[in-house]
Amino acid sequence: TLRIKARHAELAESLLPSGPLKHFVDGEWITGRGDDTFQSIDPTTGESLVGVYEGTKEEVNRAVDAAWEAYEQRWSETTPAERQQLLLTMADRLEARAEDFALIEVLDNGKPITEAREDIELAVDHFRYFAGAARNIEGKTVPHKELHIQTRREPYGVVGQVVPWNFPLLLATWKLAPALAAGNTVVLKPAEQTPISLLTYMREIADVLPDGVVNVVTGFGPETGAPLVSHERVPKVAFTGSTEVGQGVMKAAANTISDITLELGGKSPLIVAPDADPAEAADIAVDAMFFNGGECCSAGTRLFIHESIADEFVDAFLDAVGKLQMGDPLEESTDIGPQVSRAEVEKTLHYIGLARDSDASILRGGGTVEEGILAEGCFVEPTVIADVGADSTVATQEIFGPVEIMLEWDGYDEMVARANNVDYGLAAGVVTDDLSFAHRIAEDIMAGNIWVNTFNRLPAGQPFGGYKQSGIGREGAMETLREYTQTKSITMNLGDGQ
Ligand code: TXE
Repeated sequence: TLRIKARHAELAESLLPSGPLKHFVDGEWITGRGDDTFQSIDPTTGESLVGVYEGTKEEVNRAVDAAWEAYEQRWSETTPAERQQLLLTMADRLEARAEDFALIEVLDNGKPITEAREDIELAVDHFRYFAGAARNIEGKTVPHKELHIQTRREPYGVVGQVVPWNFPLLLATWKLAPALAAGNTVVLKPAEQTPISLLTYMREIADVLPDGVVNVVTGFGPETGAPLVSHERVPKVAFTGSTEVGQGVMKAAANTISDITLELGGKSPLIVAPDADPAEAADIAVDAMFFNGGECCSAGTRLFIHESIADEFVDAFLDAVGKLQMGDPLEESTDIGPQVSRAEVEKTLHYIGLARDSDASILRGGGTVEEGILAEGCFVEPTVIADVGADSTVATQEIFGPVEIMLEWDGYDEMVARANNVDYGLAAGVVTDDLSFAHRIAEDIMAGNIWVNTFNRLPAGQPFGGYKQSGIGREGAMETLREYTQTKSITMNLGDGQ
């Protein structure tokens, strides 16, 4: 423990600014009126990394005012080419310090360094993608006999964004890049568990960003997030987080008829076809479930295995799960780091407890690490549960930890009905070499993303978002520009031509 603690403390000392970290509003670092701060914790060691100021309604109001002023004074006059150039510079600045940002994510979130590097690489690519997209915002003309009808896509003005802790900088990028490309200014609240990477990034780009164009207010959900999403001068809100809070965001938006993009929870199925190679399917299933320690909204948490290959597959799968290395996320060989917080550990253990009480079989894992060097961190063993009812709580609700539910199937229609029988519809996967089978699944599963012989792939340009209670709207793609613009129709009377 001491070795890991010393290594994390040393890295924090060299990478993080000394705290408490301030809000970034109107191009300045402000403490706001309140002196209250909270600690951002390293979930590997349980130690505090740095203090962060706790935002209130007052700082949110200041940020919204600054964002409107920036929009009206400067930003609404920018050309797509100027916004493209800024987004390219934002990408370059991130890329130039990519390894530092990956290390900050490891410290603050606990994700393995190999996965943190992928986050940053993807974030860089999203800035570049939306830099290009900024040049692709176009209206159309509508044919009519006497009228000349033309449409324009116009920004909302100020956008409010709230992001979670599972991919801190990447999810902030998913929101910032399209909002800026479309010509909006932004007020963004990062998650209280993981504010450090975004605040550090703001330092990195402060000199190229016009004041007030991006404002970051840190703090907790009810005190900082709620005043932002319910603000009467914020006509567009984008939120990623729990379905429960998403429902509150939607209700708040109703008061001001604000537009919303919501990316919420999931309980995604991965279907293993009878023709699948068990070892290959096991590798895909392990990645689908245990990537980012299961803290991934699209995680393949319900594994539907065809009866005919169940024995072989389960052996291969348990074998692959057994090989996952849990440990210090700074180690290159680590596959599973800690969960983000104690609260998330408790939530995961609660669900495992429900499965135990219902006589389910816990085939692997099932607990925290009680002894040794990981005991002080937020570690939960990779867990595999079988023999649970398809309608049971653990098989239908989002656990958001490293817990796989194994289900078998035989008849196609019944399997599809079970796979669709949850409130969520974020993603699904299928492992098969049978093209017709893959197509049938892709059509029949009600989800926003279907992966065939792969999982959790989120390259820029692939629209991402949910069916049913998994959300509204799509992120990461050209159509996301629609989320951040509104249509204006301009209709001219051409008269009779006299
Ligand atoms: O989420 P919250 P939590 C799910 C996952 C997880 C559970 C709880 O199942 O176990 O949610 O996580 C801000 N108004 N997901 O409690 O509370 C909050 O400060 C405005 C899935 O962390 O939804 C943070 O910035 N904002 C998900 C963000 O919302 C509010 C990722 C998310 O926090 C607010 C995260 C309020 N009233 C959790 N209350 C995914 N889809 O990937 C909180 N927030």
